[in-house]
Amino acid sequence: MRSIGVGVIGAGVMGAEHARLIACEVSGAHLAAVADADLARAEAAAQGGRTMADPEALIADPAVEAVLVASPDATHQRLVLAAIAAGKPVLCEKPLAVSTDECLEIVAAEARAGRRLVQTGFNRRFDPAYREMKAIMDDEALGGVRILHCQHRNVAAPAWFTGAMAVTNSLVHEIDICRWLLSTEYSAVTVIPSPAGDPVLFVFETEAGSLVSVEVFMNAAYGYHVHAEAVCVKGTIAMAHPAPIRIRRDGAQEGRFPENWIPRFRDAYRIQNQAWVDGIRAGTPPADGSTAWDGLVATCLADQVVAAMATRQRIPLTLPPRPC
Ligand code: ISE
Repeated sequence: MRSIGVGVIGAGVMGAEHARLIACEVSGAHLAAVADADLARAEAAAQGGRTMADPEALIADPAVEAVLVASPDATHQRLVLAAIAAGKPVLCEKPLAVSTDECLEIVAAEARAGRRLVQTGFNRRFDPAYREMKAIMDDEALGGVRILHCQHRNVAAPAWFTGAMAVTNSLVHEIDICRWLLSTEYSAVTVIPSPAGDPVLFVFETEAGSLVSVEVFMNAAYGYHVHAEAVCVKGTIAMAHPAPIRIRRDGAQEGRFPENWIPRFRDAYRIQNQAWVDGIRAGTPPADGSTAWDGLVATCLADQVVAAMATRQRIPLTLPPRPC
């Protein structure tokens, strides 16, 4: 089968990693071009390939058969709509768009196109640890999940981070992965910030009856650490310690944490991008990939959780009607 020409938009941390994955680690695809307003940055990411400043030109380029959007969040909707209009499959980094209305326009445009063109880049759905947890949960040998406990710790919030971004930028991953793991929707949320404001504890209730607790800590200092443990009727399913190596010395054992999410989720990004390319080649998008609707759900719920953070009240969570 022929190789798919992928154009990557955005050459920041994530765009550069996606360009590297497409060029070096994903089979059945090649890096056709990289677009970034900063051409030097595009060139650094392009692995010797073509670069351009204008993302719309990249989408229109005949050598680009599929588009990977990793530009700033506020540009996502415009670029995803342009890819749909060009009839090109698009993998968009989370969030799909910055408001529910913007996401609804994407869902409607994809429906008008008459085929699935959009995948939202919730990479954790392809992480081997989360996938194994889901397989064990779905097997039901341990009974239903009563509580899913999650920790999401970053070393330090970037200078440009706002309080709401702990939800829209970080918690949004748990919003997506936990409804996928539990095959349910959320019914309510309660938000309890620590006295210092960071970490924040979020408790979700789900339609299936399980609870989801998430600690988001933006300034955990010691390392990047994402963890989940499902407390089931007959046992628990917990991720192993995420440090890839152990050092033993002086009568003690030490594990090292990565500085950010890229080393922790490198396999997840590679498997996600490979599944996206395989889906394009086979004409069948990956079954577990996050759809445009899933992207809408995450953005829509994140907005409601931000509102709940301000009131500290338990609030019911709702979704707009799903277009047929
Ligand atoms: C970042 O944008 C990501 O997507 C990471 O996966 C997440 O862990 C981090 O908290 C976000 O800031």
